[in-house]
Amino acid sequence: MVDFKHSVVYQIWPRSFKDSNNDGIGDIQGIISKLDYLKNLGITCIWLSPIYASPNDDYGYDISDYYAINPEYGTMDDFDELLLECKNRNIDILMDLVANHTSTEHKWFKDALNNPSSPYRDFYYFKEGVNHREPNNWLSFFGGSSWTKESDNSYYLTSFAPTQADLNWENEKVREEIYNVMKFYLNKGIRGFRMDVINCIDKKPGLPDKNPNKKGYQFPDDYILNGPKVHTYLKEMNEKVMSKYDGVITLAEGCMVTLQDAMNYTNPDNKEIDMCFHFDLSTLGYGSLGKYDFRKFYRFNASDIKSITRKWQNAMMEHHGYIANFLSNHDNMRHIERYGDIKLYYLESAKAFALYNFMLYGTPFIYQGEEIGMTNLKLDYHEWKDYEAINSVQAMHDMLHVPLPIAKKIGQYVTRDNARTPVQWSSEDYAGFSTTTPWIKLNPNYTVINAEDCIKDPQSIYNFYKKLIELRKNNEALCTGTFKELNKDHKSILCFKRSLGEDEYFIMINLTKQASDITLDEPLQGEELLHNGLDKELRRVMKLAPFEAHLYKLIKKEEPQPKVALHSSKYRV
Ligand code: TEU
Ligand code: CA
Repeated sequence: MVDFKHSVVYQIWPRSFKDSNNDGIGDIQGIISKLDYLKNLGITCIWLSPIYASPNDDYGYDISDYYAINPEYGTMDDFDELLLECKNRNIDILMDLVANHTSTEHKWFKDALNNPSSPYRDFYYFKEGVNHREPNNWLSFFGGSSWTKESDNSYYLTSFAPTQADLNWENEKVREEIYNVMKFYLNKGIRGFRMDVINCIDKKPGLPDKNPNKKGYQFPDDYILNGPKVHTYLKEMNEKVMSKYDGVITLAEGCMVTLQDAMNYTNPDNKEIDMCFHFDLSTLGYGSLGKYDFRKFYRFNASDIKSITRKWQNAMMEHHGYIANFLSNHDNMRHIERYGDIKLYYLESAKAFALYNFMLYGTPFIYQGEEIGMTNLKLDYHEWKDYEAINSVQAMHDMLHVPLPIAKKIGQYVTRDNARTPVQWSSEDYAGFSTTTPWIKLNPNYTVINAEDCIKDPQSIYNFYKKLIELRKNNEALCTGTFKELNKDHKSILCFKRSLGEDEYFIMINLTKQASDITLDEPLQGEELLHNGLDKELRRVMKLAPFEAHLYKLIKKEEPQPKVALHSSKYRV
C-alpha cells in the first residue's frame, strides 16, 4: 500500500472524462476503460469528483442521495467493478465527501421543508428574516445572498448555490449520518476521501452580520471558514471513522485556509487529517470579493509565486503539517494559461510548472487533461454550464455595477467550464471522448492536442509527467526530503534543494517568459536528471531561457585533503 506521502493522485471529474455508452456524458465504465492509461502514466491514486445521485445544479457537489450512484454515470455495480479493476492495478480511490451541504432534493431537506415538525429541520440552518430581509448579510460563494427563501419570512442557509443547503454540524445526528456514509464506502474498499469545503462546517454561533457597518453582502470569511469546531469535528471523525480502518487517506479541500489552520489540520499529533490543499496560488490576483472580483485584473508576478511557495514549504518543514500540491482542478481555468504562455512557450511552460508541482514537498495532484496539455476554451455565454459563472456575472453587474458585456468577458476568462471540457483522447471525431455531441462543448484543438499523439511523442507533456512520476518513485528525497530555497531574491527564477541524508537534488525554474541570468548563492555540481528542452551543465552563473527548467542530482565535491605540514610548528612535538 502506498502511503499518502508517496502517492501521486489523478483527479477525475467524471462527467468529462470518458463516455462509454455514447450519450455524450462521461461515466464509470468510461473510467474503467481508461485505467490502463492511468496505470501507464504511473499514478497511484484517483480522486473521483462526486458520482452520487444529484440533480446536477453543481454537477455532483449537490448530492441528493449519498448511497446511490448518479444513473448518468452508472450503477452501484459499475462502481463496485471500478473498485475491483482499480484494486487489480494497485490504484487507490479517494471519493469526494461533500458534507458541508446536501442538495435541496435530498430526502432530509425535503422532509424538513414539507413537515414543520420534522427532525430534519435541525439538520439545516432555517432562520427568520430580519426587517423583511435575509437573516444576515453574508455573501454566497457563488454571488448574491447566502440565504434562500422558504416562505414569507423564513430562510435557509445556502453558502453555495440556492439548491445546496448547508448542513448543521452542531447536530450530532448530522455528524453520525455523514460518518455512516464514510463507513459505507470505506467498507466497500475505497482508500479515503477528499473532503469538499470541510473547513466550512463550523459557522459562527448566532450567524451575525459580517462587517455590519458596510453596505451590501459581505463575504463571511472567518465567520464560516476555519471555525474552532472544525478541529473538534475532524478529531471526532478521525476517532469514529478513520482510526477504525488501515491506512485511510484524507485530504481537506482547505478552501482559503491560513497557514496555521492547515498546519493544525494536518499535524499528525492532532489526529485530524493527512493533507490539505491551499488556495494561495489559485486565488492570485483576485479582488477581495473572490474570483469574480476582477479589480486586481488577475495580475501577479513570479515573486508572488516564489513567496507563496516559500511560505508553505517552510511552514511544513517547521510545523510538521502536510499539503497536497495542485495547479489545476475542476474549479479553476487550466493553469497552463494562467501561469504559463501557450502562444509562445506551450511545451516549455507546461513542463516548467509540472516540474514545479512535482518537485515540491507535498503530494502532487494532476487534474485530468493536464498531463496532455489541454487548454481553456472561450465559451460563448449561451454555452456556459457553470452555475457559479452564470450567477456571478449577474452579481457583478448588480453589486459592482459592471456592464453585462464586460461581466461576461470576465466570466468567460475565469469560468470553471474552462477546465470541464471533455478529455481529448484522440484526433478521431469527438476526440474519442464519445461518438456524439458531448454535454459541453469540446475544444476543437483536439486534432493537435490529444492523448494518443502525446503517448507516441517522447518529447510530449504526457511523457514528461511520466518521467516526473518515475523520478518521485525512485528518489525518496524528492518525496520526503527537506526543502531549502536558494537565491530567494531573484525576480524570476525559483531555485531549491530537496535533501535526504546524502541525497541532494537541485531544481531551478524560470517562472517567466523572459530570459534571465542568475548567479547561484552557492557553487554546486550536479548531474542533469530532467530538463524541459535544453540540456545544460550546472554552473554558478547561468542564463535561463523563458520557462527553462532543470532538475539535477547534486554531486558532493571531493573535499581536498588537508595537507598536513609535518614541519609546521603546530604539529612539532
Ligand atoms: O469548492 C469550494 C470553493 O471554494 C469554490 O467555491 C471555489 O472557490 C470556486 O468554485 C472557484 O471558482 C468546492 C468544490 O470544489 C466545487 O466544485 C463546489 O462547487 C463547491 O465546493 C461546493 O460544493
Ligand atoms: Ca455516458
